[in-house]
Amino acid sequence: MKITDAKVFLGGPKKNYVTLKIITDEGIYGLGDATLNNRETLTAAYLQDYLVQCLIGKDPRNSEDLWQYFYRGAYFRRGPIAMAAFGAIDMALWDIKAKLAGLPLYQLFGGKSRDGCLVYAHATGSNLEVLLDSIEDYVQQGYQAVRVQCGIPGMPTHGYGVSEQDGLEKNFITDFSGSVPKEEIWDTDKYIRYMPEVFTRIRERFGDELKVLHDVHHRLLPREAAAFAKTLEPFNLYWLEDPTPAEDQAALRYVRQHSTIPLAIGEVFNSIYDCNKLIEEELIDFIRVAVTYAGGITHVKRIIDLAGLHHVRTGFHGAPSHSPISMAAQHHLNAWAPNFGIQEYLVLDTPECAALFPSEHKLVDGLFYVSDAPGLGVDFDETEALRYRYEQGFHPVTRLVDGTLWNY
Ligand code: KDG
Ligand code: MG
Repeated sequence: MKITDAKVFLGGPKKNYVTLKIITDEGIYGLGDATLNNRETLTAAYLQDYLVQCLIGKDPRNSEDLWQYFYRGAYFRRGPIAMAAFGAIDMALWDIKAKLAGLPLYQLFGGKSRDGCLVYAHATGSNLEVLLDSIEDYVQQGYQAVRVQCGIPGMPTHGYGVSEQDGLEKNFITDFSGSVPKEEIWDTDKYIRYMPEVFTRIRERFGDELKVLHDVHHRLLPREAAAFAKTLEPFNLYWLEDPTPAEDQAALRYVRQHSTIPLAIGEVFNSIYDCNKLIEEELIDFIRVAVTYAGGITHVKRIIDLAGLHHVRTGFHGAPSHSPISMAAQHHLNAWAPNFGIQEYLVLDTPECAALFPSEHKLVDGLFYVSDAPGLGVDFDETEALRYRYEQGFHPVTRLVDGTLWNY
């Protein structure tokens, strides 16, 4: 069996998805997602200019050897662009392998450990009342877990995860309106003072059963994060995410020593070497890597296995930046992983998205069920793809009140 062609597509409904299609001489093809939010042309170019030609003529069943070829073969290793590019190749090869076997992908990992996998939605509000209504909306839809982000009174801009216009939560991360990023102002003291009130009101209204998550988005210093985590303990959060900048692994030790709040980190990690210490020293509770920019299924499966040895559960990244292809890869891993925790999930089932990426996967009452179609269970409609083209977008840039550049 041989790879005969590999095509890269860029574009999608309100998102610049980078989609890879690997075609074989037996007519079977595989799909991968190399979307790197707001840097999409780079992963597309990495694939097109450096990797695709190395695939032609190779046996697609040797996914491990091809992974090693691209990882060890690049002298300048790792980084989100390279890992996302060959992560997409890896996804496509697993897709082909499972289609060849005539099995849904999770069967190749060891079958299902559960039927429905818990997901969490994003509730957001420019103020607390709007946030409470947004949570109510998700609870009514059957969600059992919700991430909550709230506008802070007196904060000059809305803060991470809060849309400027209420109700637009699905797309606020990317701003398509200019040729440079917007700037936001962040006030740590106001944030730390206000958030306990937010969680008090959430527990009063929704009780103790609802799983409540919160994302700090790397904004706090280690000491601030440790003090904040202690303050939040009475609210029994499901997790506190990215309390400190992700590249400082020692910071998590400081937070851990001062609080028992569950910690989640890892959406910006792109290899096992970014998190092996955090896992082995049991400084975190959830690992949030993404199959997309952490090197595909082959590499993320290694991270899951290491995490399982240390009581760390999965909580994969699932922001709207991922296409339904990498989300499907994660859902198959979730169905299998003995140490599955939760999956971040933003509904992408607009008619446009469903037409571009047809699938039978489904969400019922806050649980995700993978379909039993062979492979990843997601297709890609090339004719639909012709409707879209690349549109430049940006994450905001964050400054402190005095103008100091801060972590987005
Ligand atoms: O591209 C960046 C987003 O994916 C990120 O800001 C989303 O923090 C995020 C989350 O938890 O989904
Ligand atoms: Mg996050």
